[in-house]
Amino acid sequence: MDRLAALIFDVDGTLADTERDGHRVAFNRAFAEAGLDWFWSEDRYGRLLRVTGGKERIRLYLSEDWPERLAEPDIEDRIKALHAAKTRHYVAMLAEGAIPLRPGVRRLLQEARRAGLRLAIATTTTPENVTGLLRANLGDAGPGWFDVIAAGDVVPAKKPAPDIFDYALRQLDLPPAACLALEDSENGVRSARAAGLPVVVTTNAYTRGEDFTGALAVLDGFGEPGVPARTVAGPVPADGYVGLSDLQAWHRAAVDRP
Ligand code: XBP
Ligand code: MG
Repeated sequence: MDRLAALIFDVDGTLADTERDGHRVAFNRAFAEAGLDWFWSEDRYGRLLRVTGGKERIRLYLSEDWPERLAEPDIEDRIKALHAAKTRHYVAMLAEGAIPLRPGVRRLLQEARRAGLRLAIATTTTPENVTGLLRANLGDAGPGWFDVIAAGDVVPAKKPAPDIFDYALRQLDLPPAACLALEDSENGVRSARAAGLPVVVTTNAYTRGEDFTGALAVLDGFGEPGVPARTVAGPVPADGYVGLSDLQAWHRAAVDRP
């Protein structure tokens, strides 16, 4: 039996609700700054979220609304420049404190550290977005809480491919059965499961209703004392909110299963 040795967190939608009021706004600011009349509404952005990665999302949008532009010779450079501007806007929003962690995240990270578990990140987002979020919410030491920050283009294939979780596992030098992934989306669950990881899901407004087949548990959040987490599928947390002891018990049941 593998004891739980590390928690591997997704970022967008799991550590924080970053998409609607964070990434989406930053994309729209970058479009306006470039003189483009593109605008991603909340609904449209939700549909574009089916692909992970910001550059990949711009390409999807072009294929839907401006397919002829994808044939332009400098299009890849223009997408890269737009995306770099978007990252600049997003990091500035983080530094202003515009994006808090979801309820229970700080508590769980602290519990895991106290218990001697290792922490890692596996995300499709750009590395400076991760360090910016952690610094803004946990202080300058925040990024150092994580042994591994696996992010963005460090692997060629983004979620739902397993590559980013495989990369994080290699860096941790741990087998998948000694770890637990925390995710918010179907693409994230598919990615974690393809890497052989047990996974717990906390949904948000964009991912509610997605297919989380293969997850150990699906809840609407981690919750806090006095702020219960609602179980959508799988076990109910012992005290009404997700504690490290719940994650350890759910992990044990999953890896002990023949
Ligand atoms: C997150 C994403 C990211 C962000 C944008 O997916 O899809 O693409 O929306 O980040 P996950 P960048 O939560 O599964 O990691 O613009 O920096 O790519
Ligand atoms: Mg996510």
